[in-house]
Amino acid sequence: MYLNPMKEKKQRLFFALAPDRNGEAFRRLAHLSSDCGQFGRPVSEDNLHITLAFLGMVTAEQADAVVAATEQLRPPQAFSLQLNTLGYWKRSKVIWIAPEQPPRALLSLALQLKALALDCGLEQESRPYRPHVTLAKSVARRPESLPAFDKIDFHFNHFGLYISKPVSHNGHQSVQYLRLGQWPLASRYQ
Ligand code: 2AM
Repeated sequence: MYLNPMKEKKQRLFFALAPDRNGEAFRRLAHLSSDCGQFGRPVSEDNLHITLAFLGMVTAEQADAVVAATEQLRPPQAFSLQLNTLGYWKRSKVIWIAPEQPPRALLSLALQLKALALDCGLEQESRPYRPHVTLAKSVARRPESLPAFDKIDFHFNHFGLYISKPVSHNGHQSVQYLRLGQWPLASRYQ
């Protein structure tokens, strides 16, 4: 099902994997994010995700074209991954958790979506794709040590297209993600 609440103006769009919020794995991920918040600003539970492709500011017409193209996509099979590496990026000032060895299906899905975005006339970054979950933002300097954690496993059988909407929360600027569409990854038994 697809609902386009975009009206006229441009909105910031991205494709992402949303972790299953039910269960121990998500609880541990949310806990780790809140733990990493001591170094900057924790990412709220609602916003924890793996970006697949960032589309930037997109018009309603472009968003319709992206959705139409996604309907035609033949995505890879559902996959599992293990978040087992915690790190810090100085450039974006974030602490992240990532799979040390991303599954092939994840990398090919990200490549498909990047090609789709380019076909829709949306510029894409040339740097290599590094799948990760951002746990904390505005981390001014590299923490001397990062929290201890146990690796976390997730299974994904859908991917989604999201709008990132700026919101003001208690005087602080934040973002809220609204799902524009969701598509299944191919089932092993199809
Ligand atoms: P992240 O994946 O590191 O968390 C919405 O802005 C999402 O798209 C965020 O999750 C963000 O970072 C990701 N993203 C990737 N490239 C981006 C860019 N150039 N500008 C803003 N967000 C970007």
